[in-house]
Amino acid sequence: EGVGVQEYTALKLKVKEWPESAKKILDGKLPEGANVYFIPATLRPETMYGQTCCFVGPNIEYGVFKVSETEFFVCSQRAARNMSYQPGIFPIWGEWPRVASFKGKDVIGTLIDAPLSIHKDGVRILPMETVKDTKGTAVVTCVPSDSPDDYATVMDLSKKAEYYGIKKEWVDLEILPIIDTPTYGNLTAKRLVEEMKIQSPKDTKKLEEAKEKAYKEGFYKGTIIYGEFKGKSVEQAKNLVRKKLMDSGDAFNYAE
Ligand code: A2H
Repeated sequence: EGVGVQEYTALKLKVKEWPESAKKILDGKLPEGANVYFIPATLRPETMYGQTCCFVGPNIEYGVFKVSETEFFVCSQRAARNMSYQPGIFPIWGEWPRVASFKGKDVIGTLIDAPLSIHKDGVRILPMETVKDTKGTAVVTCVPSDSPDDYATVMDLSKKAEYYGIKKEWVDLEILPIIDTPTYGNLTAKRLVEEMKIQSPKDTKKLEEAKEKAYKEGFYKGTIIYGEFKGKSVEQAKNLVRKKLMDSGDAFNYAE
């Protein structure tokens, strides 16, 4: 981080149903039949089989940006601007037309399709306090099997569903084992969060350490145990799954 370019896979999570709070804000701002997508930026495309929800920062401001007559993207203003200077995303270089905006908290509970996820009925938009507006798209897809941040957040949301104003069943989706590692087994994030006694998503120092450990072990020693690339190393599968998602039109390249 800091130097060089970070290459993300930007995923297109299509909205299936908005909550009432979002419908009010969007009323009259989108054409009939418009497809709207939340756009999480991820460094781990090979884990997308295990998506259980998608996070937004409750107090972050998001825009709905028009990319064609029928397609609209939800992300931070900062990310939309960056995208407009990258090829093949917006039609006019340097323009990122915003048709609506809202805070993350306005769209909690939105039902979306998560490409490749085993949860075929869709997953929900949920709040994550630690999402940064200054990185990626400010939308983060949740893979609790392999991301300690995601696992810690999901545990917290599940424990305090009422406090967060969400339904417990939106959080408690099956956590799929995707990657097997010699040191942490096949649910690396869960194992690390438990072993390191990480109590909450605000344990940022420990989470930083857990992330580092999970990443090194997964990337260099992990084997894929789910899906069509089963048996391949994480290093190989990363590019294969990324290509598959781009070829099917479910993802595109985003750099910053
Ligand atoms: B990763 P880097 Cl399975 N705020 O995707 C907070 N976190 C963000 C973010 C933001 N604005 N934008 C992206 N991220 C997360 C999957 C994943 C990720 C797994 C394991 C580790 C992991 C599923 N969540 O990241 O600082 C996204 O979560 C560990 C670092 O740009 C993205 O990839 O290096 C990663 O952080 C990008 O972090």
